[in-house]
Amino acid sequence: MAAMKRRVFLQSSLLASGSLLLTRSGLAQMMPDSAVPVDLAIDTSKYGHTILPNYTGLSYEQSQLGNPDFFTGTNTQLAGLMDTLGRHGVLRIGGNTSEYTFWNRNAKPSKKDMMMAAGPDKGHHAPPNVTITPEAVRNLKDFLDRTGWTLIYGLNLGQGTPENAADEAAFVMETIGRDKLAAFQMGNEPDLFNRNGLRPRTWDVDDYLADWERFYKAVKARVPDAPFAGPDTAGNVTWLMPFARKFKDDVRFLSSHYYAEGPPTNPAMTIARLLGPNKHLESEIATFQEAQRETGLHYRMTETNSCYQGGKPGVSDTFAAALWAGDYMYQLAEAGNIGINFHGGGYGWYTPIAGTPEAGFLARPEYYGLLLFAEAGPGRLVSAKLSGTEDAPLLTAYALRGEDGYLRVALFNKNADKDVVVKISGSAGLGATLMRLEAPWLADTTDVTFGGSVVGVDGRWLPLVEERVPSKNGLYMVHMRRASGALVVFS
Ligand code: BDP
Repeated sequence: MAAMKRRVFLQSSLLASGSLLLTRSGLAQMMPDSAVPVDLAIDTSKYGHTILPNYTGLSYEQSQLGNPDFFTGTNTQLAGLMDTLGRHGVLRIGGNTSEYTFWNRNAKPSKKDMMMAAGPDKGHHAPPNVTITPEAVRNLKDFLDRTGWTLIYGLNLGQGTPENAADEAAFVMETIGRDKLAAFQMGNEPDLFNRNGLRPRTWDVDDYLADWERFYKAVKARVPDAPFAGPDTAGNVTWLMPFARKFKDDVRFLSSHYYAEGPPTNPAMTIARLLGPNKHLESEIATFQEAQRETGLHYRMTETNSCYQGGKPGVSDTFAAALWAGDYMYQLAEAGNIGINFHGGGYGWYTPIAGTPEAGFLARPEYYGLLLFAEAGPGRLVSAKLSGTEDAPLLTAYALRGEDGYLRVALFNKNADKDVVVKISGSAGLGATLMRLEAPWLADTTDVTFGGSVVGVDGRWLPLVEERVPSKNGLYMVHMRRASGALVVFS
């Protein structure tokens, strides 16, 4: 873990606890007396769900495989940036373009797709057809070998044939290997097929289940130990249960998608809306919990991000997305979700990592929310209850007992106009330190830091500033500026 290797400046407790905070630039800022006091009670005897090492994931368009030089063993920057987010994450390949990509065992990469970096599909038109070649799959294997990550691979149910899906699955399985292949998925967001032209308007969930079964049988006949997940729906919660019931013995886990807002042209889609509670998410959570209870299957959010149709500038690419993403990861983990794949790629507005092998890669603001989650690490969630948040309702807190035994608390002050003082009780320990997730303002697109430092182009991140958290009568006091996050570690 980075904590062992790094050099940090421990700010004096006086500085951190008084009215003065040091910002990254060294400018002193006043912490207004109006900071809202809130209480956080940790109960280390009460455990919640476990966050596994493969919780974090990214998602890319299937069409990215048209360019075999994107996911390759030589793309060390992208591999490094991914590894910093988790030693054992999950790369999911799918998206709208998975119905427009065609596997061809005998094909060579097409010139038109070389150098292509696929951003998230915007869903306005049918994307161009792309060929997936053996070279792309072999290079993908080398790429995965550079990381500790596994793969979720989409097969074309929208326009493909069961025979071709079986041939593709056979090659992917043989090349990627059982250890690295988490699951195949068939059909991206099939609940939209009857609206996006891939199927007639009358096509319904029963028709989908029949199609899925046909493809499943064809793949299984060719690759008996092929692992599956599904239904990878867009979020029509009524499709999840029928799939879960029918295929509970055939899939390793259930999956669907969630976008916090959209479309981007709607002026109501804002940072403020992104950071507030979301009814649609609540209903998705309730459905996957029900499916989990009934079938015993776990659930993974295989594609997600802030705003569909490729994201919204001024929202998806800002520091607000970092606070949203970090908080959302814990919110889902607390609900029993086993993992999450943030969609992106190219220079998409919401992509956590932007770039191309030719131009290089960089961590976008949202990446930093995932970074805080990675630094907290896997472990078991511990009961953490906030009270007194009436004046700062968008403050969230999560506690976790790490695999190393340390207790960590992740805090997200999503209130745009309220500084807070979090008084933490029940965390008996010798001391606590914290690292801040900050940017000068919520809509900032370039100046995000965690632990006072930025992530390098190859994913290297060495925190510079760690503060000692002052305590008084067993209470640890964490001052947080409006719109900021923090990770507290108790030792
Ligand atoms: C999802 C699609 C993905 C898109 C994304 C979006 O699966 O391919 O890029 O929406 O609209 O529905 O941003």
